[in-house]
Amino acid sequence: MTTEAAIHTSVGTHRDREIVAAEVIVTCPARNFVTLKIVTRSGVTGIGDATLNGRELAVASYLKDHVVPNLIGRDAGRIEDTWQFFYRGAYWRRGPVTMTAIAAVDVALWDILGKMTKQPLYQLLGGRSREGALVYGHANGKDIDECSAEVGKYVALGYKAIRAQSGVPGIKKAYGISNLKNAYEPAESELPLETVWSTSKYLEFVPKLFERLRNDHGDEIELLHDVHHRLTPIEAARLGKSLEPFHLFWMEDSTPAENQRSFELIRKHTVTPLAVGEVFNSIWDCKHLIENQLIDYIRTTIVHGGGITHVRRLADFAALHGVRTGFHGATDLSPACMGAALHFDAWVPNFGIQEYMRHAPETDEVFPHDYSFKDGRLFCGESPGHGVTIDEKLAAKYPYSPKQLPVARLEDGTMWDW
Ligand code: GCO
Ligand code: MG
Repeated sequence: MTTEAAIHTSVGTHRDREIVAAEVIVTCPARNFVTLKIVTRSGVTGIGDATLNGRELAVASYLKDHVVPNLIGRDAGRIEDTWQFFYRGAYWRRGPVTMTAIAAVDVALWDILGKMTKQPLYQLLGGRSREGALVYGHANGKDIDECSAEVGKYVALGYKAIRAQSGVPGIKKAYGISNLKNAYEPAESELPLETVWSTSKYLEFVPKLFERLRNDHGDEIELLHDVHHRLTPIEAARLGKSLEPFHLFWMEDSTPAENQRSFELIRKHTVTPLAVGEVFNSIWDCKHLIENQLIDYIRTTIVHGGGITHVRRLADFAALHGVRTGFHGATDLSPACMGAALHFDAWVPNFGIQEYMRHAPETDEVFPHDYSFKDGRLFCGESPGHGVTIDEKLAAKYPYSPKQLPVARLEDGTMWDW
C-alpha cells in the first residue's frame, strides 16, 4: 500500500475521489441562483452556492471558463490544496466574483468529504459548540406602525432577535422596504432602480423608530438595524450614540468600509455594537477592523468569502480579537450557502448570530434541505455533508431572469452609496 493510499483509506482511493464532472447550474425559482455541482469518479456529488446578487452570470462565466477546466482530474479530497491553487495560484486575486467562485468549489468539496466519510459537516469542522444558531428575522414596514406590527409578528413566531427597517418620512424608497408581502428583494428591475437618499431625514427618524419599538415590545427582544452604507463616519457615530438608550444588538454597515480606519472615529463616540462585512471577500478587507477591535461582529459569510476554508481562518482571527460572527443570510444567498453556514455556526466557538430571511417556497423546493427553525434558532441537520441538494429537473423550469440592485442619489442628484 502506498503512503497516499494508506492516509486516505477512509475516503476511498485517489481514483475514487477524482473529479470527473463539474457543472454550473443557473436557475430562478423566485430569484436567481448560481450553483456549482461537482461529481467524483465514485459518483459522490457535492454542491456549492455561487450566487452574487445582480452579477450572477459573471460568476457563472468565471466558473465555466476558468475554474471547471482546472477541476477535472483533481483529487476531491485535497480541499486545502485546491483552495490554494485557485487563490494563491491565480495572478488576479480576491474580489467578489473570484471569491464567490472559489467558495462554490470549496463548499462542494466539503460536502463531498462529508458524504464520503458519512459525517455532517459540523463534525468535520470539530463538532458542535451549540445545538442551534440564534437567528434574526426581518421586520420591514412602510412606517413606524407597520414596522412595530411586523416586529410583533416575528415575536409571535418565536424569534428572539429581529432586524427593524422602516420607511422614512420624506424618502420615497428607503432601503429594506418591500412591495412584496413576505420578503424583501432589492434586485427588482433589469436595470438599476434609482432611489433618492436624505441623510438628515434618516438621522432624525431612526431613534424615534427604536424608541417606539422598545415601548411596544419591551427590553428583552434583541433589535438590530442595517444602515446599508449610507452614512459618513461622523454621522454613523451620531446615530450610534443616539441609539444607545435602545441597546441594539448591532448597528450594521453604518459607513462604507473601503477605508477601514473610518471605524476608529465611530468607535470613539459610541458603545452601540458594530457589525460589518457582508460585502467583504477576504480577511484582508477586515484585517485592520478586527485587529484593532473596531467592530463586534463580522458578517462575511461562506459564499462571498472564499468558502469554509477561508471563512474558518477569518473566524479564528476574529476570535483572537473578541469579534464574533454574524453571517449574512439574505434571500440572495441560496439554501446551499445557508446549509453550510449553519454547520459552521454550530461549530464556530465565537458565534454571535445568523441572519435568516426566509426563502420563497419555490426556492425551498429547488433546494431540498434538512435545516429547520425552532424557538428563534436554526438547526442544521444530521445528513452527511451540508445537507442541501438541488433538484435539477425543477431548477431547469426556472430560467435566469436579469435583475440588478438599485442605486442611490442624494436629493441634489449626486451619486451615493446604496
Ligand atoms: C442584509 C443585506 C441585504 C442586501 C442584499 C444585497 O443585511 O441582509 O444588506 O439586504 O441588500 O443581500 O444583495
Ligand atoms: Mg446588510
